[in-house]
Amino acid sequence: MANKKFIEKAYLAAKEQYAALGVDTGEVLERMDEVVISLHCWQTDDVGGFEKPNAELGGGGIQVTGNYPGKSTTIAEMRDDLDKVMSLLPGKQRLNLHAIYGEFGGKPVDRDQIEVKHFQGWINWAKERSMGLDFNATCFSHPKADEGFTLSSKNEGYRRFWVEHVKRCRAIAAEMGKQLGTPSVHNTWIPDGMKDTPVDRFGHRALLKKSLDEAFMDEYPKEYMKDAIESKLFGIGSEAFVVGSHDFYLGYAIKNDKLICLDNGHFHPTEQVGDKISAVLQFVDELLLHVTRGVRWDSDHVVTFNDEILLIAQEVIRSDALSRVNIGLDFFDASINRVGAYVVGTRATQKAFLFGLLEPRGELLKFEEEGKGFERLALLEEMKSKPFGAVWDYYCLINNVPVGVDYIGEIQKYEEGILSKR
Ligand code: RNT
Ligand code: ZN
Repeated sequence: MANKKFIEKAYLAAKEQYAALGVDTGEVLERMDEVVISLHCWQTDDVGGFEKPNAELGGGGIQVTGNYPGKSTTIAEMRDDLDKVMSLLPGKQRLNLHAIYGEFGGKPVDRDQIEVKHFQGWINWAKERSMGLDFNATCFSHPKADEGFTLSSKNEGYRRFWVEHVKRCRAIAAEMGKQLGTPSVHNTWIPDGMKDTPVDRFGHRALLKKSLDEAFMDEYPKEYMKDAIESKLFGIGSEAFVVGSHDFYLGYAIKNDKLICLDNGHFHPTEQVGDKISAVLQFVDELLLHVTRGVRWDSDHVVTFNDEILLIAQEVIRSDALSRVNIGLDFFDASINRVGAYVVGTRATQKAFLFGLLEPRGELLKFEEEGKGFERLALLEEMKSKPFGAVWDYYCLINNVPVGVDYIGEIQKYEEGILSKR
């Protein structure tokens, strides 16, 4: 068990070191309250959902590998897992639901039939925990998505079905925001695309535009809900063509005052999502992040504290844009303890933001503006070995959550007592 006195002592030493560089760690810890992470419910059950028992992720070029025991198979189990995860995280969280996670009472409710009543249980659950909810239309894992197209389908019946689904999801999101007093971000991602070279890119993109215009027709106050749209570069089975590309959605978002969602698994590996933040924020009010870790492709590995995530967090802080950036997670790993994976990935994201907040911005900016490139580089390098870990540990301590490696034991206990018995 971590020793409280030792953590406090280490923090005081760290505080002095940061203060010498003009960084007030006390202020930084307070600002961490603004770093609210939206937990993606789908890490608990491999994006299966509760439309039918033992549902599996199907289609859409997203894949989950692994069959580690303990996946949540009911809403009650999922809620237990989420409570466990949150008990091991400092700071505040929101919950991000997909439409397939409604309470359908064991009856088949198709996607064009879902209503607020299927999510009222979640709204109540969130209210009890003073949390906000975010929401997503589920335009995959469905027979009407099997041909590879949803909102951009040339099958008019299918296209209308998916438009109706998104419309309903937005209405549900608005009700979530209204009841909970915090706007719900509704994100639309579709799997539409082709494995091999298409000849009618234009036609499908025109259909997608038309469908979005229809689906977004109902307006809701921004205090209730906000729309985000998420692009992708390619998927398994949509290697040659993705209808909803970055160019498409960025254009749509700017023209129609929507949020753009940047999933860092959805770009060419040499592109930096961190670099995009200050670019798109010149033209859209807000953005949504899907923080993930792609390994060779959009593999949705558990987020770790790596350079990519760091740059994203640093750029949000450097742009002074915490209030304009909605932070969501998007990873799913079925090959290790899922609750543990959840905590590792969320903590890594929080650490990246803490690291970003601890940057001696004034000093760095001065060097940069004076053309002192060596000095800027040297200070950035030095920051990497400052006692950041001591500040992180202290942040966990004052939030009454396990410090350092202590959460590993907590998850092992949960696995022994709960997960392994499922
Ligand atoms: C897929 C997108 C999308 C999904 C979730 C489940 O490539 O990243 O955000 O992962 O909606
Ligand atoms: Zn995503």
